[in-house]
Amino acid sequence: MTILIPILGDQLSLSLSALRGVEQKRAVLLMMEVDEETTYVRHHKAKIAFILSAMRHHAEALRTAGWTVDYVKLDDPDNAGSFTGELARAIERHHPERIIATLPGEWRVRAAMEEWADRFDVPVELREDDRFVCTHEEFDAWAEGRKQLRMEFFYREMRRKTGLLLDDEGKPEGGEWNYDSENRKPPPNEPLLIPQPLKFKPDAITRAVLDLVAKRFGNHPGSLDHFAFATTAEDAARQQAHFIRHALAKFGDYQDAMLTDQPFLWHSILSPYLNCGLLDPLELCRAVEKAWRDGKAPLNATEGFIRQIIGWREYVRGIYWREGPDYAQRNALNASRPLPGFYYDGQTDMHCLKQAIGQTMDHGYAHHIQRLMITGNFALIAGIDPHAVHLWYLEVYADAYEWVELPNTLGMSQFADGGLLASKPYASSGNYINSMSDYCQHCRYDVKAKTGAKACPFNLLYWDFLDRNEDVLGKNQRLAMPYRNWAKRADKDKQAIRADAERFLDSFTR
Ligand code: FAD
Ligand code: DLZ
Ligand code: SF4
Repeated sequence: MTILIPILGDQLSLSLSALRGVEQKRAVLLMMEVDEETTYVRHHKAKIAFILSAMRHHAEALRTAGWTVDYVKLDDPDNAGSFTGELARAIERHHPERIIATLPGEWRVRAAMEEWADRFDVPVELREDDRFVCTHEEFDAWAEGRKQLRMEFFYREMRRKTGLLLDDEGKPEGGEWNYDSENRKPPPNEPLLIPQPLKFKPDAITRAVLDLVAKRFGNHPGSLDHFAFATTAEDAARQQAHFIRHALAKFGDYQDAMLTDQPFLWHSILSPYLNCGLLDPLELCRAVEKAWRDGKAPLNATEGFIRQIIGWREYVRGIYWREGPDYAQRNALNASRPLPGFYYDGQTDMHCLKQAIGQTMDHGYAHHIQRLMITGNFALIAGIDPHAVHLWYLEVYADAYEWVELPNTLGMSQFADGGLLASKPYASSGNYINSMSDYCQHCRYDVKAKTGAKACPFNLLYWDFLDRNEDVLGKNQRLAMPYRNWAKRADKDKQAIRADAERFLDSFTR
């Protein structure tokens, strides 16, 4: 009798929990390209192409490893269009005695999966996804009773759990848990030394998928012209090794830097592979730690990188599942403006936004500070509806799945959870962008001007944002200084800022 094992597009790991302990000759693995997943938001074309191609390659890898795979393509004329519809068809084909699945990365899909047992009258075993360092129980135990869920303390627990960067006595290597103070250097003046990620030439499988996506998803955002993602575990491992060899050493120094026409800098470009299962986060961290132990990377870079993975990545996942499906509806600042059209075509005179959005549409990629301090910061201080902002991030990044995207967007970047995730909003004027990038040197706006037609819109909107939200944010201790500065401004200055900000906002929302 057959065991049917559905494998989703972000479960592309040979060691997936659903496969564990199952006899290969009794199992049929079901992989499904379905419209519901390709269109539940208007995903970037390159994101769809990446996932479908990685799925098709993974099916081959599973077959090579001895599994039987039943693979349903998107253009199969009988395709039912959803996981549940395809499971129904597969049950007709294989008459399984039971179904085993690994839990998905999204409340939406989890709700559908939890109905399968009743709907199909076949026993369904849903297994934890254990490709993470922290279990839900461990996260809840850590979070329980705490007033604030600060990442830094959670991260120390994960260091202790994994033993990463600990000495023989269990103390942090170098004496500190966190070396972030060494990690905020402005961009370097050495563009020729900037490493570039590997580019993977599309093979026949990827080319077929690119054709399919071009035909079927022409109205989705983004371009396929620059498609260069790895689509196999072997190629993803090559990018991992390439990053460790060529970029890790300066990852820390330039983590927050931004430069015109340099989309990648010293970042790893590994999130798409980690999130769909082609790479294992702990193996990556161990390889990075080894580079430090071998003297090939400094501690500030190594610790900073490992913190992103066992700290931030695990922490946002914990928040997503702990806060529940309603988290997506929060809107602590009652922001309601629609998302500006230029978030899709980059047609704006604000050079920083043009750069961040342009590379996003080209590559399905922007690094963290671009997401947080350019597109995120702008949406926050312009008062854009956080749900619309969330949908945009979910659409346009090749690494975006709700468990990781939503807390980053709604919580960290838009402060829509009222401060659960961030102790103060990540709002800034043009000053911060000017100090961390060369963007302002190429912009028609003047980053030093505070009001008037040439004033950097971030300057206007920053103060207008604080002013508009004083009832919610005015008591935040971490904002005491800017509110004091605002209070000291002459009424006529305040009025000028309010009027200029309103004029600017109306210029793209009317
Ligand atoms: P690097 O800079 O090389 O960092 C290494 C790894 O650390 C990343 O690959 C990623 O796995 C992990 N990481 C770093 N920061 C975070 C973080 N805040 N949360 C989770 N993991 C982190 N990351 C996603 O993977 N998917 C998303 O949908 C996503 N949406 C985001 C939305 C917003 C508004 C913001 C501010 C951040 C978002 N991030 C998201 C986090 C971060 O921006 C990306 O993980 C990172 O830019 C991926 O590029 P990289 O692989 O080159 O990362
Ligand atoms: C994102 C995505 C896309 C675009 N397409 C598919 C698909 O056709 N088949 C599939 O199995 N998974 C796809 N995915 C990933 C799923 O949306 C993801 O597995 C769920 O959101 C659960 O995290
Ligand atoms: Fe962005 Fe303002 Fe600098 Fe222009 S001047 S790049 S809008 S921060």
